[in-house]
Amino acid sequence: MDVFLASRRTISAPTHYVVGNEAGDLDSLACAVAYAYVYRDEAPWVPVVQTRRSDLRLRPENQLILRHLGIDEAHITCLDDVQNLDRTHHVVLVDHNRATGPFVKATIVGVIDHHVDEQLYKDAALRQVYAPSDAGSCASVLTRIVRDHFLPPALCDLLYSAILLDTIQFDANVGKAQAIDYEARDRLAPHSSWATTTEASRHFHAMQVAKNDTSHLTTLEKLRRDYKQFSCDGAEQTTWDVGAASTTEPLDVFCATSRFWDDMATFAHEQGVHLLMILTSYEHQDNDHASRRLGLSGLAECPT
Ligand SMILES: [Mn+2]
Repeated sequence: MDVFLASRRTISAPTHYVVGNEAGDLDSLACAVAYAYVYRDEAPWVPVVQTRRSDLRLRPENQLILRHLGIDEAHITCLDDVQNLDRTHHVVLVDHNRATGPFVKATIVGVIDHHVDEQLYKDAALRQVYAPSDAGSCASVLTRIVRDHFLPPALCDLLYSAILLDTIQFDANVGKAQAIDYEARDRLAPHSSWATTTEASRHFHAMQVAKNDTSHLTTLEKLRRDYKQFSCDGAEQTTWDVGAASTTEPLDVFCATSRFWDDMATFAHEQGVHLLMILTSYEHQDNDHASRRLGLSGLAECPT
């Protein structure tokens, strides 16, 4: 897989991209790489992780998988590597269904996703958007789409890892895993590095530990790590720009640093949002139970 990804970096003036969402999570990475590889004879697809290269360190769980697969991070195409897109560029969106960043200017020819369908790009040649209640992971949707193709073990590892993380290793109490996720597991697990449930469980916990260890990150980096932005209509024809940052620490721990409020204001200002939400989700050390809390921070200026 490293050789394949390295070859994508040497394409001069690429015309075909497959891109994951702006959070740059493992689901996005796995789907982009898998699509580009499986359909490599159809077009010179370049898989893109939609974060800056310097932000790859915000996702230690991705780095863990890349290391496991012997993939050199330098061979991953990042947002910094994509420039000057226009209608002549063909783009497949994975793990989101509304183009963001430089990709809004391109022609969207495919959408593979498991988020609420925004009903865009209806004439895309390939359009498979599952409701979140029907697919826990985009990697599962992709696995179904490529069911007639050979998947090398490295791709089985990538896709299966994403599904394990997204479904919290098929935890029935969490309820994220759906029929399509089980179908994908049956296909991928036997050809992956973690064929048994014991091995998969050990691997899942290793990824969780990596993911939750954000001790090397600053508050600004933690906010940027899993960040999405959207607009919504307000009163009197105003539009609110809202940012949502997911973190892996309890809210009170996250807020405890001395510069926290300054950092929040700086980040909201950088992103140009009126409202910043912090979605915290973390496991209790003592009993393994997961908790969620929501923090909201408004800026002084309202939309006009
Ligand atoms: Mn996803």
